[in-house]
This record gives sequence, C-alpha cells and structure tokens, in this order.
Amino acid sequence: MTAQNQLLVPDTVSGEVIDLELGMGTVQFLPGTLTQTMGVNGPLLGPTIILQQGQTVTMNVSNQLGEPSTIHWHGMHVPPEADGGPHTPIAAGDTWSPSFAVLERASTHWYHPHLHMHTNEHVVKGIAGLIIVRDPLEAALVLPRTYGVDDIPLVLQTKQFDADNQVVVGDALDTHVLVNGTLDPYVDVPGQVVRLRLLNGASERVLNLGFTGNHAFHQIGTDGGLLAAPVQLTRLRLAPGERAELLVDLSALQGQSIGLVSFGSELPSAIYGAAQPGMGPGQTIPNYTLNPLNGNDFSLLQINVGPPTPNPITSIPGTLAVLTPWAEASANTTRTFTFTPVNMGPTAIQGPFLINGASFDMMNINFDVPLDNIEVWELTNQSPIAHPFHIHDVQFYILDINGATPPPNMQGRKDVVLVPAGMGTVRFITRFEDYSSYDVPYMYHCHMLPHEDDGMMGHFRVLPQDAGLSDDTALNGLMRAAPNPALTFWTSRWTPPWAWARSPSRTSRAA
Ligand SMILES: [Cu+2]
Repeated sequence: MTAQNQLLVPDTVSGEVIDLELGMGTVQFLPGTLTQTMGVNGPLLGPTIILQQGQTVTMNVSNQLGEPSTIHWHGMHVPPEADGGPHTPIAAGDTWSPSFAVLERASTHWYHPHLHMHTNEHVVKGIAGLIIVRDPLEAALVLPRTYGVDDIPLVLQTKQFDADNQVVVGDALDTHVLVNGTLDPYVDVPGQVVRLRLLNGASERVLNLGFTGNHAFHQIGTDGGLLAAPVQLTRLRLAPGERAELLVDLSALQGQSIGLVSFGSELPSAIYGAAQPGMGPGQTIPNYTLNPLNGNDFSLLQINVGPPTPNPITSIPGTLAVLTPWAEASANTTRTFTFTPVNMGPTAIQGPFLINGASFDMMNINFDVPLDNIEVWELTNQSPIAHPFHIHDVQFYILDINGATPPPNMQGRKDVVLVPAGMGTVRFITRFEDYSSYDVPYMYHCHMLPHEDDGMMGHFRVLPQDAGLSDDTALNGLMRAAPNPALTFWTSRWTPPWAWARSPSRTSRAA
C-alpha cells in the first residue's frame, strides 16, 4: 500500500458560541488547475464541533458564499427554527444565529447545507463537518476519546472532477475517493484499540466497509449514539447520511499497515455502488458502468500502525449504553410512506422519485404531528433502487426490515435507514418530543442528495397537543410565542418564514 497524502484531521471548535463562516476556496486536489471549493472556516469541509450534553450553544453561521445556503445539524434534536432546513435560508452576506440546548446522548452527528435544490451542490463542493457530542455516561466508559490520536474522525466521500479539475455536481462518475477531503490518504495511529467515527458524506454512494485481511472490528455506535453493547463485524454497510463509531484493535499490527476498504463487489444489486444499480441489467444510470468504483472493491484509507500511546486502551467494553426503545403497542399513530419513480421502465432508477405520489412542495406541509406522539412510520420502496430515508428532529428505532428484526448493530438509535428496493419495507418507531412550531416544519427525505434535490422530500410540523390539527390554513396565520426559552432569537411572527425565501427584503422578519 502506498498512499500519498497524510489524512487531514479537521480542527475542533467548542464552547457556548461557535462561529462558522461559509465561504468559497480553492484546493489543489489534482495536478494543474486549482479546484473551486466551498468550506466552513477554511476552503474545504468544516471544523469538528464538540458539544457537551446539557450545554446551550449559539451557532453564528455567516454566509460568505455569495449565494443563499443553510446549515442543518443532521441528527440533532433541536427546535424547528434552529434546524436549518430549506425554510431557513441564510441570504448571501447574512449571519444566522440559532441557539439551542444540547439534548443529545454522546454521539456523532454532522452539519451540512440543506437549501432546496442546492443541497448536493453545496455538499459536494465541500460544506460538511462532524459534530461530536459528549456525555457523562460515555465519559465513564473505558473508550478511546483523544481526538485525532486514538479517536479519528473520518468523513467518507466521493467526487467527480471534470477535465479542468472542477467538481461536477450530480453525475455518476464520482470516481475519486476522499477521506476528510484528502485524496489517497494515509493516517498514522497507535498500536492499540482505536475508535473511528465514520460518516458516509457521499452524495449517493453506499459503502460496504471492512478492513484488509478481513480484520474484525466492533461497532459501538449508530447515528444517535452508543449501542447497548459492541457488535463484532467484518463488514458494515453505510449509506449516505449514516454514521457509525467503530473500535478496531490494532495492537497486533504494530509496524504494519491495514486498509479501510469499501467492498463494493459484495453489494447486492439495486444499491448505488453495486455492479448493478437497479434490480435488472436493463436499468441504468448514465455513465454508471464507466465508473470503476461501481461493483468493485476500493481503498478509502491506509492505516499505518505505530507504537502505542503511554496509556493505551487495550480492551473492548462489554456493555455501553442503556437503550429504551418504545414498545410498538405504545404507538398512537402509524403513517405509511411509499416511494415510487416518476418514470417507469429502464430509466426509473435515475429519478425523480416521489413520496406518497408527491414531489416536495415548499408551500404545502404534508402533515402535522401532535407533540409527544409516539409513531410507527412504515416505509415501502416501490422503486428499483434502495433509498436512505432520513428524518429530522428525532432518533428512531428500527422495528423491522422486510419483516425481520434488524441485526444487532442496527438496533441502536438511528436517523437514516436504507430502504431496500423492489417493495422493500422498513418500519421504525419514534416519539416527537420537546419542540413544536406552527411556522417551521421538519423535513424527511432521501439522503441521496440528487434524489432529495429532485423532490424526494416532505415536511411536517410538530404542533402542541391542543392545536386543531386538521385546520392547517387557519394555523398558518396565527401569531404564536416561542415554545422553547432557549430560542432567544425567536419571539413571534405571523408570516410563515418560508415565504422569506421569495421575499425581496428580509425586513418583514418580526423579531
Ligand atoms: Cu433516494
């Protein structure tokens, strides 16, 4: 193995006030012309935000891109006004300053733009960063947690560059593999138990992760925090938007190297990344078969194992967190979501895709959820390609996938789940707690970013339980006070805020 570039490890930021500046930049990815990029506090990606459970944080997001964007705190349970979805655009030159309490468990989340129809462009050009939440329960466990030493953040992405080295948005020739924005990376780590925090930050590609030599590892965390106990694996499928925390025991490999690989040759059909992206050979995506990553194994990261640190972690804990999934019998509501392609036949897998027969409509809230409702969401994929479904506001527990109990490593808290193609079903259970708003909805969508941008998305409001849930029109016009005292920037208003996006002036913003 001969990786050429030392892995970039993002800086960290923490505290009560965090300043994030979105801006343009350039990066020398390839010989010749510099690549135009977007980044946060730098030319590419963003710093890792480290938060403590129970703290309050104000994020000052300054938009210096010269065009609107948003920042969404993916996986975090925050008020809808602070969530950074498409209804909360930050105009060019503006600063958006949401405040919220950190209610998460110890977990690995991420932040990225969510501007309708531009999410893929802004993410693939470089805006994404990790969020690490710490809590006392995690701190009491014997786990690696020295950032950049034995606790390594890994943002896994693929990109396409054109002949002039510029990032191509929304094509299937994402032939370049980057980790933390580094092409062909290596990292030096100590010979002990090391923690890897993985994010699939690719626009579309599903990864089938493992190590060279089939070196076993333990998954300890899912999207929303630690599992009940470590789960030993040799492969981990990670879809766009998903995170995983792994422990890898490298103590026997001092002086050697090991590779983090995506075993794409093992992916079944009807998943982006497999040899066959649809269910049959007639179903195609333009250029897909020209991309050597599809259906093949490829290296993500070369890991060079050196001597251990002075006080190394040398064992895997027996237990981790206490998980308390809701009983299915406690659900108040079951909602069904059906995914269908707009086009039938061989081009079906190219999209666009619909959810319950509809494309995303900014001005039409899909439904309202009563605050504190416990709900089962039943997802059925009537399209011939798997879709990673993501919901904002909450973490959920998977009840079943195609009728079967999920494997142990998927029994933790989740906010993204890959729904199998060809009438595949997933059911999950969740509760909509703490935050409600008449004005700003939460999103649910496919996390394959071209699918999302093409309208495979919907939005729902969480409303106080005393609200007249059937009368959306009347509620839209009401002036309401903020439900949460942490929202110091948010007092009341009577204009639905998503109308701002089309307004020539922001002076109508009541505050
Ligand atoms: Cu999709």
